[in-house]
Amino acid sequence: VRRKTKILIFVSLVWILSIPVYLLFSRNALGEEYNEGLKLKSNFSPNEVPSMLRLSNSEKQEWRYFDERKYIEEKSLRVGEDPYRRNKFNQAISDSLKTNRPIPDTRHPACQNVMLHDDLPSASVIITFHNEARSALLRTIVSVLNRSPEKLIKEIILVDDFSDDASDGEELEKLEKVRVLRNDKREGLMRSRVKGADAAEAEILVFLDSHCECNVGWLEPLLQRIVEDRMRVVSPTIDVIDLDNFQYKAASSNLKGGFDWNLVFKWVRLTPSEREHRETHPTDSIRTPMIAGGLFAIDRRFFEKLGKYDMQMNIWGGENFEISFRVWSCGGSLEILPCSRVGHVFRKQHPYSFPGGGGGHVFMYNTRRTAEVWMDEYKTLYYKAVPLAQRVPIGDISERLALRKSLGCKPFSWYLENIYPELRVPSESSGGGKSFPELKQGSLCLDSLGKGYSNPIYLYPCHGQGGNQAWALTSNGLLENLNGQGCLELQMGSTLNVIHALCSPHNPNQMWTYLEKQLMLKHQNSQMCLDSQSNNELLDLNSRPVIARNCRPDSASQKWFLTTS
Ligand code: LR7
Ligand code: MN
Repeated sequence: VRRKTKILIFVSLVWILSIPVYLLFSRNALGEEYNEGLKLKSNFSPNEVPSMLRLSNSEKQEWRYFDERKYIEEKSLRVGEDPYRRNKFNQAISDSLKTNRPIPDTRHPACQNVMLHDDLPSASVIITFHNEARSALLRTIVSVLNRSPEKLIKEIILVDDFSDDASDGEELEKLEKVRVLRNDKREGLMRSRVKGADAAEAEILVFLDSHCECNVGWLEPLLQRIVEDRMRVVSPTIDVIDLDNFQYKAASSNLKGGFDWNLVFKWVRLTPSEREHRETHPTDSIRTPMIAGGLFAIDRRFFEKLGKYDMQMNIWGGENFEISFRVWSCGGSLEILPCSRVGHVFRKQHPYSFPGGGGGHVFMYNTRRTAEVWMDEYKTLYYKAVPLAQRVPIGDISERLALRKSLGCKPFSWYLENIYPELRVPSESSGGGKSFPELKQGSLCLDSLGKGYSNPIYLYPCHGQGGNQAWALTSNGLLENLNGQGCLELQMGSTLNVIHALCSPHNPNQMWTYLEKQLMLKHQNSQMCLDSQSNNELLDLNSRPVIARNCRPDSASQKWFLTTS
């Protein structure tokens, strides 16, 4: 009998002990679905632990978990509240999804065979946020913890950029590996990221936006490329999380980061020779002139040596140009890795305020600081594309100029010739009024007035400077703004508004035909014509949206001159 009891005790001991081992190894077996729950730090006293706490069989070793649902539901939408109001993405859908939901592995199959070093250094992940939806923020954190090898994540540093509710961040302090820093006033993403970087302890910094989902194997390629060369700054391929339904979609790997002279970031197609190389080497990194800015990894000491960020930049925008010009011209390199995938919720509008002058103003302020410090004589091309910027005061840039000098960085012409030769540099002679294509009606021009996507389009006196008035008909029928502000799209609702929207070459609502004889622009899908309505002289200039109407060849408000550059 005693022997039987011994065996029984032995068997049950083995069984109990095997549970943690099973949990450890079940990760792969369970794949995406794995998330036993977010573990709490051990130093939280039990009365701070929320209701969902779980205890293991033995008394000593307790597993305690964070109550994710409670955290999210404390900030649920109210009955009847517009789900886009707070975040400019669909919060109802975001809140309804599991924090560890499965997402498709969007990597090229060959990525699985890439050899990885087995002694990669660990990373500090830095996420800054201002009033982020709790579900989106938590899903970002869970995806980092679940889809990274445990030992490669030293810590996740959340920098709360003075969100209205301090508990959004504070409650997450309880999570294993998570540290929370909070600004006592709104600083913007640049100073917030530097605050996070200054507190970081790992060798490598990884920056993420607060509404991301890291995909399987996302981290290792980033670390590997940096270990091989500490002056590389590497970005994952940024997949798309749909702002309406949160579907996770693969992004094309045939794109890199670029821009026009208005200094607005845009994705550009790889050159034919780069595409050819990718066909035979689908896992190779892609050199990019510019990074989108939010999602990248960099060696901590290199980040410091290179001057972190411009601490006088505010809120949002322009810092990705500054760091990209700086990295390339001061000895480093930028690349996008096709085998590292992270999803990001792309929005059409900012959900937050811009203290200090509004979004356009702050963006021009930051961008102008970049242009004045890094672009030498080429800055005049920026001012030509965005004339308003010249009137924005930029403060003191002497520190950044001194930095550029002390680092011995190459001139901007070197960057243009060697890193972004595809960018067309307008020649001196074409500087006169006619260098940009326009859509004219008398002395008025089609003008976005700098309003973002989804806004109507207007008529405004022609200024010949391009920018918001640089519209051209592409060979596939899009009316595209040459400064990356999108394409004209007819909204097929009750009123036939014409808005500018993200260009999508196969969207029938963005296809137009120019009837050269009649000088009319016909919308292919609806057979309606672009109409300025401008005969309504009672309306103020900036409130004369252009619409579509039944085509009437005798109507002056439907006559358009398409000038070319
Ligand atoms: O005042 C602020 N304080 C903040 O902490 C304003 C914003 N933020 C946070 C915000 O919560 C978010 O986590 O900063 C992050 C970026 O702001 P978003 O998500 O509102 O802007 P975005 O997605 O348009 O940002 C892109 O461009 C920015 C330019 O300043 C930054 O470089 C972002 O990091 C960048 N995001 C990406 O690169 C992801 C891919 C998008 C593309 C292309
Ligand atoms: Mn973002």
